[in-house]
Amino acid sequence: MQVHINQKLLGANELVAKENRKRMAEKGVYLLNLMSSPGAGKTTVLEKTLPLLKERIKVAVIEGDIATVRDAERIAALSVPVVQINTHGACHLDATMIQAVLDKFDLDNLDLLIVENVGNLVCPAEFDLGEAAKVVLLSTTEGNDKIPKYPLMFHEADGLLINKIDLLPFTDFSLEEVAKDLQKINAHLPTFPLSARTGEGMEAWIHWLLQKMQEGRERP
Ligand SMILES: Nc1nc2c(ncn2[C@@H]2O[C@H](COP(=O)(O)OP(=O)(O)OP(=O)(O)O)[C@@H](O)[C@H]2O)c(=O)[nH]1
Ligand SMILES: [Mg+2]
Repeated sequence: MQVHINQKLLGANELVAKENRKRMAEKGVYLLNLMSSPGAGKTTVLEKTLPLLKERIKVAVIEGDIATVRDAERIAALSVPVVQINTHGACHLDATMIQAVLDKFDLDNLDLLIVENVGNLVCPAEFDLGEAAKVVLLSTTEGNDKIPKYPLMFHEADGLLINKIDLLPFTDFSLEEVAKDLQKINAHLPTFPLSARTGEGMEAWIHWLLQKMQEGRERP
């Protein structure tokens, strides 16, 4: 019975996600869904990424959190358009929440809309927002077991950021282990080790993102 209800809910989400995807394609906006566990560094990576992107394209952000507008305040401080969604307990954003805030952006003057999802490696993987790409962020302080333990998130991803590499010497995290685990789950997943603290690795990730956007324009 419960499974049945779940299926219906996900079905309704799929329909709205489809509408979002169509609208983004019509407007020429690339929608990116950024996901990770809490504290892995999504907002900090955005704080480092957005100033570099702003020099090249028009970008805006949707922040998803259970409560507070703290992350939106951090993005607004960079003079990037941002809307905060509070889910009031829900562990993920869904397509309807995204649809409800799209009109708050000047979509005709936008190239990229980044969604920072609620910090969680489970539920966000199950909800299509209508995005063009899913990027997962894993940090070196979380341990190497996260890829096999949360396989759906890493299976669905189009790109993987490994953040906090400045802390590698102080952890037992292994980039070789990541490569081995990905062989089983998502063998060709583009992976970008970086540090939002030092800025190391940022250019490679931004270059890849701009290329993905270009491919999206050529093959909508
Ligand atoms: N050493 C180090 N610390 C980092 C790095 N990136 C983020 N942090 C720190 O990690 C903590 C969490 O960063 P946030 O960017 O707020 O994490 P988040 O994923 O947005 O968290 P939620 O939105 O709560 O899910 C902060 O104290 C950051 O300063 C990094 O590359 N290196
Ligand atoms: Mg955040």
